[in-house]
Amino acid sequence: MDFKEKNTLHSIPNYDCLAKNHRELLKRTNKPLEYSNGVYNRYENPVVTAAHVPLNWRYDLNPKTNPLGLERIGINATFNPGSIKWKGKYVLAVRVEGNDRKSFFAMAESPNGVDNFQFWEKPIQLPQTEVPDTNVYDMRLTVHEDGWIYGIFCTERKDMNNPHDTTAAVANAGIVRTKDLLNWERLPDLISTSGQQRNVVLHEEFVNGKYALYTRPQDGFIEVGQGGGIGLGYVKDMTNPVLEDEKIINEKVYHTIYEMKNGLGPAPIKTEEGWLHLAHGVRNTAGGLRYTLYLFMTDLNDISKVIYQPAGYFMAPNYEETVGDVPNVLFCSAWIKDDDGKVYIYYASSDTRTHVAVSTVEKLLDYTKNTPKDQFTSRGSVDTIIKQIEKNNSL
Ligand code: M1P
Repeated sequence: MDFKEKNTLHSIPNYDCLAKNHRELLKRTNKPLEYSNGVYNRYENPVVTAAHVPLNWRYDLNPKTNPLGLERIGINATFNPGSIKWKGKYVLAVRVEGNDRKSFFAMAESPNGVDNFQFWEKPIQLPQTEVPDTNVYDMRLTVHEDGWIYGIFCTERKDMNNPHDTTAAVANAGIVRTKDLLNWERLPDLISTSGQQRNVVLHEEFVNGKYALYTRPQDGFIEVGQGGGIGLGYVKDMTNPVLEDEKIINEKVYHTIYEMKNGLGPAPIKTEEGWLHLAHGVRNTAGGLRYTLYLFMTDLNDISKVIYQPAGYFMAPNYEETVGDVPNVLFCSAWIKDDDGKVYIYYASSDTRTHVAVSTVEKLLDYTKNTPKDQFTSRGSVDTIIKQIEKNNSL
């Protein structure tokens, strides 16, 4: 008897209907939206939602202990995943958030990258350090040339220096590694001189024999304060991860989409022309923070040197994506490059659900190299448009 049959036999009221809807959701095909700016294609349906989470994580399926068939453990959101192509499947390490506000990681896989995502049997039981994580989120996966797959995530704990402020928290980078995505070894949290760290991402290659980590130093939990910008630092030994020589390589700048803070998304993609980076930029508005995504490239031989950075955002929330738990947010910590050059960008909207947009390395490089740079003034933007008009007029 397999697991499904067992559950059906002992099913709670309404289970068959729930199971049918769930099966249909998991099997639903996805197609690209008709409109595209040429750079990428959004897809019609989100790829992983709270409703994708298996029923047996949420329901007590024993009619004796759940005679009314009520959901026992609610799931609030599935977002900000890490990603890896694994045994021919597109695998996401999804941030699953329960109704209790706690996030955890669970793997979901798809045969084609755009639909049919299905969670693995159980969520990851993350090993703990001496000081347990209160909350964990936003794991970036990196297949490192040392032979390990690393997961670097944000670990959040109560700020003990502010015992009376129940919202005061400290964020740092937690580190795990695995060879099979099933057994995870917990390493010590990142040791850095910055007060807090979030959005820490491991570069896939050694740099001068050291591990290179992209960071986002910050003074406070929400505000980056005097810190901020995307940093780059080096670690000699991941089992004693002391960050050295941390320097900001991509600053936040006044009156841009990354005016207030920014952070790296997934580990960069290596191309013949440089390392392609996807990041998020944040600005403040009367309606709260607005998170959009942008691209930039760094030099193949000097990963601290930004060689191209288009003006403005690459992707911003569309109307539907602006709605959710934390409105007006696009966040991306996952992308997968296939051997044919296709790139699957797994982004989340408004801290609620995960979507896919598909592009190619060729298009992303063209976008990043040939979209005009920011001139940082309105007049500069007009001059850029005039140049394009005149170029077109001369055709
Ligand atoms: O709510 C938006 C995002 O806020 C944080 O990102 P950052 O540290 O860059 O501001 C994170 O909590 C992230 O998970 C969340 O999506």
